[in-house]
Amino acid sequence: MVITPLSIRRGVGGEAFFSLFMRGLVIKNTGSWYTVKAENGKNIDCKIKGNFRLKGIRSTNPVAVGDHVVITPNKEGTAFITEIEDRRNYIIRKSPNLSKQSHIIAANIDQAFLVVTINYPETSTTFIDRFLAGAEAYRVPVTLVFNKHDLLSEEELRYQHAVMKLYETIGYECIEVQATNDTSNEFSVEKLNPLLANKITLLSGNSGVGKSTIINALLPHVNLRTADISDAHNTGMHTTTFSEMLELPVGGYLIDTPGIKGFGTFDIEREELTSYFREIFKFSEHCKFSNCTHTHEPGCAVRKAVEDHYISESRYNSYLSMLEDKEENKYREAF
Ligand SMILES: Nc1nc2c(ncn2[C@@H]2O[C@H](COP(=O)(O)OP(=O)(O)OP(=O)(O)O)[C@@H](O)[C@H]2O)c(=O)[nH]1
Ligand SMILES: [Mg+2]
Ligand SMILES: [Zn+2]
Repeated sequence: MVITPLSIRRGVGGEAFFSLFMRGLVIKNTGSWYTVKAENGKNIDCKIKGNFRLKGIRSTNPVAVGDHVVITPNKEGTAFITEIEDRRNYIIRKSPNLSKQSHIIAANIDQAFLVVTINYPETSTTFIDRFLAGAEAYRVPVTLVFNKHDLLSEEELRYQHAVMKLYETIGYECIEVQATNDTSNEFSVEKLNPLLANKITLLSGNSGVGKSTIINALLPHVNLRTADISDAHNTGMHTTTFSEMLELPVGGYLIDTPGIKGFGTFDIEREELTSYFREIFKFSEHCKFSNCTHTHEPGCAVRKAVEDHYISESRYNSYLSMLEDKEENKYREAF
């Protein structure tokens, strides 16, 4: 991704030319202002100087948290962002009202924690699988964090353990926590600290699963707004409205995303979709046809593996539903 500043205007007398340039990391985005942690360790409020144009995507915010930028401090103690370095990756969300516009949620992330709840609200396996497939496409490692352990009945816990087993077998790390209770029990969110240390981690998951609550438990001084479940249908409401990276005591940053549904927009070929489902990919090597879609073809090793219970039906159904979206060209709207 290349971002080119169209114009770096200079003040009368050309101050920009003489001012100091510093590198920094964007840690907060409130819409019009950005907070940049400069290389001198100070947090500086910044605005964008000139117009930034992004190749390929039209975005409501050209700069996002996680961006490495060059800033030019001015007399007032604030600064202008004059350059953005190339991104390793970024996550965007389509604006619901402005067509073709998207919002960059975060850039340069090292890993994602997908917070899921078996109940209150229920996270579907389809949602988990779509998120995991997107993360595979972006090569972002994912840990599944099963929250609200304290609320689950024995039966729900048994189901949770079966779901964990499924994803662990595929190769995803799973952790059970409860964010609201005290830190002294075995499900304390402090278990997450060793995995978070010195990394930029995106915290994702449906609204109401407890992302902000987890952050508050890890960073008591932050005190993000959390919401009570908004109605009887166990659906939460979006209470987080801007992006921020929160510095962790163990080093690294956490990004609380405002109701982000997944990674995108990504255009993938049918053959590629297979490779974003790790276990399906493994079996697909034995399919008779190399371009097998695992739907109707003879000699399909994937469908055989589903029949023999080596591949779970829920995963296979998620694969099929993504394939269907692809065929109906729904992909771009899906995120
Ligand atoms: N019992 C219980 N309640 C929890 C737990 N974690 C979060 N909650 C509650 O669940 C509700 C939603 O939590 P939030 O942290 O606001 O959820 P969120 O994921 O940040 O939601 P959005 O910001 O809307 O995306 C709040 O009322 C929390 O107190 C938990 O482990 N156990
Ligand atoms: Mg929140
Ligand atoms: Zn096949």
